[in-house]
Amino acid sequence: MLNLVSIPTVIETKGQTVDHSEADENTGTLTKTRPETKRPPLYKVLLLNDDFTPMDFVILVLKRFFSKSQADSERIMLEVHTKGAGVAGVFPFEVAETKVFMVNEFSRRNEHPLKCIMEKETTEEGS
Ligand code: TYC
Repeated sequence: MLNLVSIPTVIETKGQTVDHSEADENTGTLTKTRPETKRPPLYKVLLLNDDFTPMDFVILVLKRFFSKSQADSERIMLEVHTKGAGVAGVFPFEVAETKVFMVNEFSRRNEHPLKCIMEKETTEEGS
């Protein structure tokens, strides 16, 4: 006997998912679809404070690797200096990974202990 199974049809319009699936009338098979609207995770790239890296070097890093203005670079550097850490930027995984590597290499080559790390950004749903 021909056994028909309904295939869910999901049409996405402007971020909203409309479910066009329904119970199969011939077999009684129920299909259920769920909206697949996940965004790719983002990662914060953080600079960590230390007692030895010159302030001007941190400002240079923020301008060179994160395209920050002089004013924003000074503000972020002072935030790191006073609070212990600060966000240099927020990026997709591979971009964040590359920034971390380049900043740490640049600091190491210039013999400064400045450390750059990345951290997954948490969303309201907690992912
Ligand atoms: N604390 C450093 C100093 O007083 C400056 C500094 C700022 C170092 C930010 C690292 O990520 C950093 N020279």
